[in-house]
Amino acid sequence: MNKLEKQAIEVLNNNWTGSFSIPCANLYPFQWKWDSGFIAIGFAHFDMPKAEKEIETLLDAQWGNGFIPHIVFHTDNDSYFPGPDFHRSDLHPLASKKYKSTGMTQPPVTGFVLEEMYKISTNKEASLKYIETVIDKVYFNHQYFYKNRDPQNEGLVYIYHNWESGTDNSPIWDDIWATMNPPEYTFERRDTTHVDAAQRPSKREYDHYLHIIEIAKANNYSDEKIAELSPFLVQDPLFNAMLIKSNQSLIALYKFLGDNSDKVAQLEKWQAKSKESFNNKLFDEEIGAYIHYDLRNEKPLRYLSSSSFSPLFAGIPSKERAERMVNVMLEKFGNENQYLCASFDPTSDRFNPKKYWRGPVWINLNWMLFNGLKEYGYNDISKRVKQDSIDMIEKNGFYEYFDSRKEMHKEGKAGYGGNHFSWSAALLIDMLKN
Ligand code: 9WN
Repeated sequence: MNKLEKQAIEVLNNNWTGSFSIPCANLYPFQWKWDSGFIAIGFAHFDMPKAEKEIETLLDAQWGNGFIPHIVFHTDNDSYFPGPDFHRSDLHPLASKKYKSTGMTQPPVTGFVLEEMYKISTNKEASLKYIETVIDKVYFNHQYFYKNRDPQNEGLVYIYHNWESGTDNSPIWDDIWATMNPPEYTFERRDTTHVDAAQRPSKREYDHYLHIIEIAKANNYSDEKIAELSPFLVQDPLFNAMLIKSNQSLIALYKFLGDNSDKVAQLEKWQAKSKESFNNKLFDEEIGAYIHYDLRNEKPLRYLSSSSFSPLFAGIPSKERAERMVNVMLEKFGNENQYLCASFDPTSDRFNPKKYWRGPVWINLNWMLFNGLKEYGYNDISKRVKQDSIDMIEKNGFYEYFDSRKEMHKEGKAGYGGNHFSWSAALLIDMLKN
C-alpha cells in the first residue's frame, strides 16, 4: 500500500464517529448527505461494515415523505452555523422525529454509491443482502423527487437552495442574487473562525442563503409552497445527473435482487423522460456543454462550470456531444498551466481560484469526471484527471479544494478550506484502486 493511501485511510478513520463520518473536524461537525455517499465508497475498499453503517445512518434520518436532508444534526455542536435551531426541520409535519436536520437536501448520490459498494465488495452475496435492507429507502427518495420537485412534469427536478446544489457559492447563483434583496441579518458565522474568510462566501451571500430558508420555514417546508414562492428554483445539471446515474444503479441492483419488476418499470420510465428532457433543455449548443436553468425566472443560466461536464458520469450525452464537451473542457479548463478541473470557467471574470466553488478544483467532481471520461473512452484525459488529483493532494494534503493554477502549488500551500477532508481521502483511495 502506498503512503498516500495509508494517510487517506487515517483521515477517514479519524473522521469516523462510530455510526457516521464528519466531512472534517470543526468546520463540518455533522453528517452531510452527499459527503456520506462519497465517504462510503472510500470505506468500502478497506472497511465494508463502516461503509454500510455510514449509509444506514443517513437513511435512518429519512422523512415520512421520502425526503433525505442535507445535514443530519446527530449531536449538539455549536461550531457550525446555521445549526438545528435555525433550520427547524420539526416545522415539516413528516420530518424525522428521531433526528434534527435541515429542511433541504443535496445531490442524490446514494443510489450509485450502493452500486459502487457492490462492485468493490469481495463478498457479493453479503453485499446484496445488505443492499436489500436499504434500497427501498433510496427508491422512496427518488419517488419524493419526481413527485414533489418537478412542477411542470418534465423529468427534471429543481433545487430550491444553493446549498442543495452542493456547489454553494458558484458564480452561477450571482444572477439569482441579483433578483433578490434580502434583509441584512445579524448572525454569527462560524466557518470563518475555522477557515480564511477569503476562501469562503461573503456575509451578503449568507444573507441570501438565510433568506431563502426563512421563506421555506414560514411555509413549514411545504414543497408546494416552496415551488410557488422560493426566489431560488433551479434545474441543476449536476443534481439531475446524479439522480439519473442513481436511477440507473437502482435498476441494475433491483435486477440483481429480482422480484422488483414494478419498481424497475417505474425507474425506467423516469429515466427515459429525464434523459430526454436533460438533453433537450440543458445542453447549450453555443457553449458546447450543459448549463443550469432558472425555473423561477424561466431563463437559462449560460455559464460553464465543472457541473457542465458531470453528465458524462451519468452517460447522458451522445458520443458527438461528449466530444464537444471534452474539447471545451480542454480548451478552457485544461491548458498545461492548469490542473483539471476548475469548478468554474477560468476564462470568466467571475472566476476566483481561491474562493470555494468560484474556481478551485474539488475532488468529488474530479472523481466523477475521471469515471465519466473513462466510460466514454477518453482514457488519457481520464488518467490526467486522476493524476492531477493525486498531485494536488500529494503536494498540499487532503484539503477540501485546491487552486487550479499549477504555479500556485510550488510551496504546498494551494490547498484551501478544511484539511483532513473526508471525501478527498475517500475518492483518492477509489481512484488509486482504479
Ligand atoms: C453547506 C460538507 C459540505 C459539502 C458542500 C460544501 C460545504 C456547507 C457549508 O460543505 O457546504 O452545506 O457550510 O459551506 O459546499 O458541498 O457537502 O462537506
